[in-house]
Amino acid sequence: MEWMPVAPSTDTRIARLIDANLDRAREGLRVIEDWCRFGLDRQDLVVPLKDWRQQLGQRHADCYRQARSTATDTAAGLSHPAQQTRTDSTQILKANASRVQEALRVIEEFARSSDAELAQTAANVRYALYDHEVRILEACGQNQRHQRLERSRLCLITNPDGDEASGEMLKRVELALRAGVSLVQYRCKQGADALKLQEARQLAELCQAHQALLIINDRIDLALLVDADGVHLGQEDVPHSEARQLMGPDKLIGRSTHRLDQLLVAQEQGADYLGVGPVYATATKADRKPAGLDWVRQAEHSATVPWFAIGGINGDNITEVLTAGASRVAVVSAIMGSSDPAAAARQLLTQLG
Ligand code: TZP
Ligand code: MG
Repeated sequence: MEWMPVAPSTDTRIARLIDANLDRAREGLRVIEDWCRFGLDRQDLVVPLKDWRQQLGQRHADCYRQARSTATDTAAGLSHPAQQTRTDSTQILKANASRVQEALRVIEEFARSSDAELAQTAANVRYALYDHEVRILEACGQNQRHQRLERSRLCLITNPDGDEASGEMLKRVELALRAGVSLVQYRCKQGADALKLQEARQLAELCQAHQALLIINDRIDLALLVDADGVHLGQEDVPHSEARQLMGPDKLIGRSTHRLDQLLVAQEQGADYLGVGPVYATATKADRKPAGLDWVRQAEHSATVPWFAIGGINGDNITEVLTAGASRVAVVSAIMGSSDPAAAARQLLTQLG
């Protein structure tokens, strides 16, 4: 039988269908809204969601509610197996955004001739939600990386001189990852770009397998090519805003700092984390005078983002670095130069608590 447009009150089947889908859309919006509010702490993302929920609520007329009858809805309460296995917040958000979009599409189709204003509201919200979902997912990516960064107290930096075979470097990094290192920085100042790209790619795979973050020193191009989690820049490298423009909104940008004014500028410009050093004299950066523990104490007083003390730090001196106020350290030789990288990593992680 051909379906004829009818007023909502005269066809209870359509009224029930609209009622169910308005509930679905509003519930889904609420799920997304609450994660933006409590999970991401992003009021700017909450505002439009609340507004759409209210717009739909205003159009949820009594004639739709009165048609409701869950007792005779044979599909009520059925859940999809995927609902039981959804644990990650990004999956929950994606699933709920799809649910809202589907429900709005159903409303649009069935309300078009009987309730044009509701159909139009559903269409407007559906289109706006497509863009909003992209912004929310970006915020989730950013948030996850920041949380993982916050949890990482030890940063392993790979050898800078490249005089060691790639295989050996990767083997040591893997041992450290197995020992619990969750943040790796690829730093390679010499050699051919093709080799650097290959090493960075292999490190990206390794880090992904161990759920560790990978940061690339200096090279935004390599960081983007291997889809690393971020880039680490020195005082002479590109300014923050240009780096952000290239890296996109959700990747990490770190900055080396050697004095208080540099730390304050890096923070002000939006660095996600800082390097603070060199604390001790180090062969890895022989050209730079050590700034000592006073610099660590100053950083402890002024830093508002995560920061890593760096430069000559090892199992023997880490305690005084921590006593001076650091809670994170970055090392090259203490792990990469050790005869037992796994044991060295484990010892440092234990000392960091
Ligand atoms: N930046 C300041 S000190 C340093 C860098 C990259 C080198 C750290 O290497 P090591 O071997 O841990 O002293
Ligand atoms: Mg640099």
